Amino acid sequence: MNRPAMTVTAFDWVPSFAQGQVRDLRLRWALEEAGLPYEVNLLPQGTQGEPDHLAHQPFGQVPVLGLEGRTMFESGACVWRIAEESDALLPTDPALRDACLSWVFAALNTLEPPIMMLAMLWFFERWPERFGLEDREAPAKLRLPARGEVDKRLSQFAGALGDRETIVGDGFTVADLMLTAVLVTAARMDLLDDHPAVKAYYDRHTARPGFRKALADQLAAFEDNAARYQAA
Ligand SMILES: N[C@@H](CCC(=O)N[C@@H](CS)C(=O)NCC(=O)O)C(=O)O
Repeated sequence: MNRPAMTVTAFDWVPSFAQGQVRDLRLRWALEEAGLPYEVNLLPQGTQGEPDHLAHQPFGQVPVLGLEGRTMFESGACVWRIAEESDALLPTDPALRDACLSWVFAALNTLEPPIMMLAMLWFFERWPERFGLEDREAPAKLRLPARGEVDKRLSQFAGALGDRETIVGDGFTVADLMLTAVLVTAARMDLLDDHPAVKAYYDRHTARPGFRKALADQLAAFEDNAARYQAA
């Protein structure tokens, strides 16, 4: 019997600065790499705090993965679950699978936090009132030490990668997918420019057809729905 397609819940539109960075991209990319059929549920912007959505994502965020009559949240958990469904993203060797799990967590817990700290400073600087920020110079003062934290982790990642094209074993895995995915925001802020090996890694993996398709699909939905929000 054919299993029902998985579903990915994504926003129907976000402002331009966020386009291409919304985390449903990770699930779409994993599903493309895995060759699994899926459908996308577009959540109208502004409804993420409603009980219907909170029942599936308690923080009012996207993405949500639907599978086999239930849902999951947290992009890392969802991508890992997708990876388990296919040989395309997870090696069969237990040691390599364990290494993939470590690197997926490293992407989310070690690399992404300092990158997001810099992203948050960008928000604080642009919209101080929204965050109740009285010291308007604070984000600029914090940018240098925050950038240092990003540079430290990117250098360490480059050291671990060495001259290999993928971080675990000989082929592309879920570990490369998640590492590349968390680098999307870093690349948008030009943080990879001082890290040529990481930049090459990022460019190599974002050139994959699965990533290009996932990104194009996310952007197409935003374009389709833009008129509704821009007119508001
Ligand atoms: N840790 C969560 C973060 C999800 C997240 O930050 N989603 C953003 C879009 S990329 C969102 O829904 N933001 C709206 C909000 O936080 O209210 C995950 O990886 O799934």
